[in-house]
Formats: sequence, C-alpha cells, structure tokens
Amino acid sequence: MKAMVLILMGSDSDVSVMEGASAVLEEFNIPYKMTVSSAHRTPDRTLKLIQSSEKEGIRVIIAGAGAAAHLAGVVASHTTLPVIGVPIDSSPLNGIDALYSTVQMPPGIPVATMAVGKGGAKNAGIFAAQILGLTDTRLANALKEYRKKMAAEVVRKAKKVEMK
Ligand code: RP5
Repeated sequence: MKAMVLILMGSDSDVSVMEGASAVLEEFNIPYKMTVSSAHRTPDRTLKLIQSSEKEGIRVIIAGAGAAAHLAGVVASHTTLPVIGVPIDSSPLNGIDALYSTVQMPPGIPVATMAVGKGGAKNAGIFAAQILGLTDTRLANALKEYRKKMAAEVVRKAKKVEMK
C-alpha cells in the first residue's frame, strides 16, 4: 500500500523515541515510511525526501529531532503538507532545546509541535491519524474506539487502586 505518512528523524539514535509514532500508525493500519535525515548533516537529502514525498502522495510528515532541532521547521519550509514536530530529549539540555527550536516557528510556517520525547512521538502518530481521519470514516471511527478503550482502561486501573 502507498505510504500516507512519512516519519523522519534527525539520527538513528532517535529511533527508539520515534517508534512511538510508528507503533500508533501500525495500530490504525496507516501505511507509512520511516527514515533518517538531518536538517544540518544532510540538508540536500532532506529536501529531496520532501520533494519525492509530495510526488508519492504522502499526506502528513512527522519530524523528530533533538538538540538544535531544525528538522521539522526545515521540512515545513519546503512543503505545505502538515508537519508534526517531535522534540527529542537527546542532549544535555533534556529536550528543552529541541522543544524551543521546534515550537518557535516564525509566523507563516507552522509546525504542529508535540510534547518532548516518547509521549510526543505517540501523540504525533495519533495526530496524523486524526488529520487522515478527516477524510476517512473508518479511521475516524477507529479513533473514537481508541478513546473509548483508553477511558475504560483508566476506570479498570482506578478500580485496582481503590481495592488496595
Ligand atoms: C540531532 O542530534 C538528532 O536528532 C539527535 O537527537 C541528536 C544526536 O544525534 P547523534 O549524534 O546521536 O547522531 O540532530
């Protein structure tokens, strides 16, 4: 099946975090591609990936990076596809650097910035599913079910805590 989401990350050292996004896409049966490209170390590769993604029919791009994280912003500057940014806590500043670099985009070039780290990557997958769900009833219904299951799980856990 043709990929609908591209997951990019700045380094292979980001993969354990970004798997939070790919796991969600798999759960919702959304075809995706995942690769490494750095805004700083491989700027040409990053541009080529964005250009080929547009041609291949990718609908959403998720970009995760740590440190002076410019990947999501650079990707957004080259495309009008929605870009979801995941700041990664991989540097001595524990992701505060990546958060500021990703979230503080200049007016005109938005990046939908998620929380720092694995939780943010998971939310990036869900947010991509929500975007695709706007034009896909099956997916929209699956997202509603996902919420219901999550709520049921909280109640189950609450009961366990109350029994203690
Ligand atoms: C960023 O620098 C990457 O996204 C990664 O989070 C961080 C460290 O990269 P490596 O030195 O591990 O390749 O560009």
